[in-house]
Amino acid sequence: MLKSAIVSGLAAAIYVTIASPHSAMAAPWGTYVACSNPAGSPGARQAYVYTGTNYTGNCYIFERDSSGDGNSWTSWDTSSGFPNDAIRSVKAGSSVRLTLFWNSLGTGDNGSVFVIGAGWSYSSLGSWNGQASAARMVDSSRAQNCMDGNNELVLWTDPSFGGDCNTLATSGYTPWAPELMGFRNDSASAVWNASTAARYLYRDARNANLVLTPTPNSFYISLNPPSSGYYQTYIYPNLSTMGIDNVISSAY
Ligand SMILES: [Ca+2]
Ligand SMILES: [Ca+2]
Repeated sequence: MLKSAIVSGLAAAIYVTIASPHSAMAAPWGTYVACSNPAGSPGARQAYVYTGTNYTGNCYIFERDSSGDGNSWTSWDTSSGFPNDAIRSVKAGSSVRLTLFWNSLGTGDNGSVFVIGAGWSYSSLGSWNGQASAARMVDSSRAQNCMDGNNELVLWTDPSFGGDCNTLATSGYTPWAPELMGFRNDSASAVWNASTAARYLYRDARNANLVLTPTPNSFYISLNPPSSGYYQTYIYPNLSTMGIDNVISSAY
């Protein structure tokens, strides 16, 4: 709850310790902890989020995991203890972007997202104050439009590679649910297999009911091939033409 009584004259921020319910799980589950210095600046791979505007209220640290799972991102949502409908100001570290989602990742939702660029701060989120229910932190070295896919499966919420997007590493974890993909349920409208491996999209959240195998049996388009070498680039710019628009719940 916003402590509306907090004004500039009462600058002492309230912060609490919250044990992460998923601290023992492998990334990409994120964890967050209370800020030790809410008035300070986040580390390069961190964001500070506050329940009050102007960096007041409870302050939590979101940090990119270093699990080595190959992913360029870390995500949080209400199923991993995200401070639901509470965030009102944000500071992003110098090497990460933070994308906020209105609903939890398991909720089918094609709506707009709120992106805080690397090194940016927002003293108020405006109409998003107290609304975000999930977040994804991406290394700012990665393209915001995900067109730099490299040995990854790339998903977009809009046809023709628009809207929100995320990249899924080829190995290292099993994204059996939307919250493990860092991508909203039932929202994928375009996909790119930017890897040499067969990748799979599923209608369900538990790898059942296969609906698409993005493998080299479809058309080939060369799109920003990685400079490090040759990758097969199999692109599906509009899943609706295949009858599977906004149904994907997991990918592998
Ligand atoms: Ca919400
Ligand atoms: Ca969509």
